[in-house]
Amino acid sequence: MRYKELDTNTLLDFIQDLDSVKEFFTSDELSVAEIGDGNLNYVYIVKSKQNPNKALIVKQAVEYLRCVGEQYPLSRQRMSFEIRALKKFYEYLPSNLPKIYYENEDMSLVIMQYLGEHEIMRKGLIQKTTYPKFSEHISTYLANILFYTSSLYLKSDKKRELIDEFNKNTQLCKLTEDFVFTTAYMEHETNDSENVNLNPHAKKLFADMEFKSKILHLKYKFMTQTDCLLHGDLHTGSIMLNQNETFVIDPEFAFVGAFGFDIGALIANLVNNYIHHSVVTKDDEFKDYILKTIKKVLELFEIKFLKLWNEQNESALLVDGFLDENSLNSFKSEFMKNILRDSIGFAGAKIARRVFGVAGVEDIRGIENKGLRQEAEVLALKIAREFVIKYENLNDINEVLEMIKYAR
Ligand code: ADP
Ligand code: SR1
Ligand code: MG
Repeated sequence: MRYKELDTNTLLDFIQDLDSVKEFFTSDELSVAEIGDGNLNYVYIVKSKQNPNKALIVKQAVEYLRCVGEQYPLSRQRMSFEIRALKKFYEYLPSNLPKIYYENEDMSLVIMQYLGEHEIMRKGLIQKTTYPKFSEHISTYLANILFYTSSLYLKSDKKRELIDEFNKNTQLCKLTEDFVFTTAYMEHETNDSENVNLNPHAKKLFADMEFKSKILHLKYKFMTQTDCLLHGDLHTGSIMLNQNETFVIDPEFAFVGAFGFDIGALIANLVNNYIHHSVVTKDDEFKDYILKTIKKVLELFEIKFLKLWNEQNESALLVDGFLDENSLNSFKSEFMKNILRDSIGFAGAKIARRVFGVAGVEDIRGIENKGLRQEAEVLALKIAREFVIKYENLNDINEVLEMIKYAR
């Protein structure tokens, strides 16, 4: 099938003859609207006119980066990786991934479950919504996906097949290499130039060679480690949830990479929200909720990941009986410490990139009062710096919370 970029006029013609769509909507009349607020793609909601709660989401990749425009070409192949990752993650955790109704890699298009009773986590957290089950859900998601796609579970051939399947996601990995690990720390045309000119901390950051050398180490880890299959962009805009359920969406950046990368992205975005409330609402209770969430996610991830590992005697890495019990336990404990350390290093980069780089986050760049926004940016840079400079020496989750609370 030849690719055709759809719009609100042509979308219905394309989808209404598809079996799964006909089965879903039966004979209902349909309406369509574009609701995408992401940086890359077009997202449509298709609704039954008779019953507006009955709806599906259609997402299509276009051949450019949406938030910059047609002058920034970007292969729509990213949708193939999103489809593959959605399917792979669904295999492990069907209750945390939207159900897929139809997929078409030629058209770079997927039709999925409409999460009409869920909200984007970033928006909810800005409004001070608490989610009592989030830490449980996301730690289960992270532990399962990271463990079951790693060499701690898979056999050697399966792991290499997984790398083959996902690590041709070259353009989106390159976007991360550029936007998370490079351009946000130097003069660059893609940066938020008005802010770079206004904020004296930009020059300071761009000249901070100690920080930038550590960022380079993290970039190297990002480029070379192949621990497990990652979402690749697990910020709070990629999570839709409510009081009872948590869904992960938008895994187009999926690739096989470092254990700490998704955890780091999530922690970074929780920290961005903590910063928002430190500066805007100054609500200590909500800030405390965010800190407790960070702690719980990290603790539960470790417990659940280790539990899965303890149930697994043989894998690409380990042959049963290779180490005695004490040595194996020390090996595992050092291994988990390294995941924590890398997660916090990556979190530091992910916080810092949002300050001056392309694609800021609403928690910080969305602060309308310029003075408060700058206050938030300064705090973000301080916490990011603490994380990036100190992550290799971390021993305990509580040290992470101390760094956030007392960053200078
Ligand atoms: P992009 O790839 O451009 O970042 P996203 O996948 O993040 O696009 O989707 C953009 C927006 O579309 C989300 O922020 C959310 O508001 C909406 N959206 C995406 N998927 C769904 C879904 N399954 N159900 C409801 N809304 C969705
Ligand atoms: C220009 S693309 C910018 C960012 O959007 C995505 O959500 C990723 O975080 C990417 O780096
Ligand atoms: Mg998105």
